Amino acid sequence: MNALFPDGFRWGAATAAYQIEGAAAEDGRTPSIWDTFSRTSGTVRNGDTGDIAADHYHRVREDVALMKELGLTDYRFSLSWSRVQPTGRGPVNQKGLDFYRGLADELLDAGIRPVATLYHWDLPQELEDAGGWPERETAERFAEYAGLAAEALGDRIATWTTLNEPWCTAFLGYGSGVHAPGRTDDAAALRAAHHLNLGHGLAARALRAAVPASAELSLTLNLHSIRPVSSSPEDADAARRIDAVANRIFLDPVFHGRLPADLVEDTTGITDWAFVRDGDLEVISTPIDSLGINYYTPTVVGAGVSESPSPYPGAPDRVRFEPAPGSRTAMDWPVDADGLHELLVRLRDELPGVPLMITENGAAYDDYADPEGAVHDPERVAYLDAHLGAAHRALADGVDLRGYFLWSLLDNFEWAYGYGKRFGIVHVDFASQRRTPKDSARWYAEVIRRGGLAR
Ligand code: IFM
Repeated sequence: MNALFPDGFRWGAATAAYQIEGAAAEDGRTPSIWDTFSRTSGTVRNGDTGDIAADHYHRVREDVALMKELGLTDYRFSLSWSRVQPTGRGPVNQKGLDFYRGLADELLDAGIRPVATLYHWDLPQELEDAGGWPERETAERFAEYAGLAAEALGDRIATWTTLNEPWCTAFLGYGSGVHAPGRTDDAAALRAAHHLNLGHGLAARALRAAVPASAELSLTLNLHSIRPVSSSPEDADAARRIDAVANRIFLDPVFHGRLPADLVEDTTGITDWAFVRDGDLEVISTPIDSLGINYYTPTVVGAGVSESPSPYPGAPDRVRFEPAPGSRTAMDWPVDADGLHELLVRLRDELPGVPLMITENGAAYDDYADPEGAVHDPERVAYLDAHLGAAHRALADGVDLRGYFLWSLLDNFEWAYGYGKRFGIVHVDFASQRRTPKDSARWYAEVIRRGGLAR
């Protein structure tokens, strides 16, 4: 019997501005931290940058036509802040807004719901020069930008997501430094996490004031599905520590209006959290309509010492990371669909009444076009089938799961890995910009058509 999903389930694919758009210096866009970072020697493999990427800025029509062919009901994309508001403060750039207006119109004409993320890691460089996310002002600027985007595009966007994966912004960007802006300062990373939360809350309020009541507000987190290596109290405590600094640092302020007490305790010696002001947690817990979850692989931990530099403040000398068993993707990430099911069931219990969306899930493999021009990617099909299967089991277990966005529509700029890692269900030949749907694209189109998995 097939594993069918409920009527109205949203079938999507996701992308992000810097990873696909290109046109980095066109029509008034100014540099973001990723333009600067990717130009810094030794930061991105091969010296790759997002200057051209998948040239989506010039190929919107072709790309939306592909989405229509696949039968997507929803498309999740992000706005480049420095394209919309070049200096990160003050007036908008009309041409930048026109681009997103045009994209939304193409989508609506194709019968696809536009799902817009305001921040997918590309802070305008001017705001980083003024201190970046560790500074409170960045949260205020973010709310201003959210209000401007909402006023201009509010009649066209079905779902607004404030932030994508603030954990990565805070801890990879300001902690371990493997992402832009490449800073390595644990205290700054924790300040950044709080100001990202605050920016989310302020932006949610600005959006609510400007968009139609029918628009949904959301936040996307890359929640960690954490497993202790054993049931020993020491390993359980290692798992608790990572849960605090990876999951509850966002979930507790946003959904419960509080900071996790154990996180504050674990990070004594790094910060006293004095940057959290009266009223902040109330703003951060402004109600939203759904939570987006990005899941790729589980996190297995035990008591011990982690490799350095660790992106988890307060954990390096207490927690070691172990590889999960199983096959690996080209990112060397273990494939483990049960981790997705575990996460969804946890959220069902911890956040009753909060609808969930899987806003990213997918895998990189070393795909290539064969002499006939076809791209066969059976491992990706197996990965997606297993994870959609886990999502289906979660629905049967009472999880209020509303949709699934596969990462990613197109091969793209995979941050510090450059163009070497291909996550797309559509192959992009970056020399010619030719798009070729992989076998997984055809498989996904069939899943959408059927409304679920063949079993
Ligand atoms: O490519 C990224 C995306 O930008 C954010 N989530 C994880 C993906 C794969 O690494």
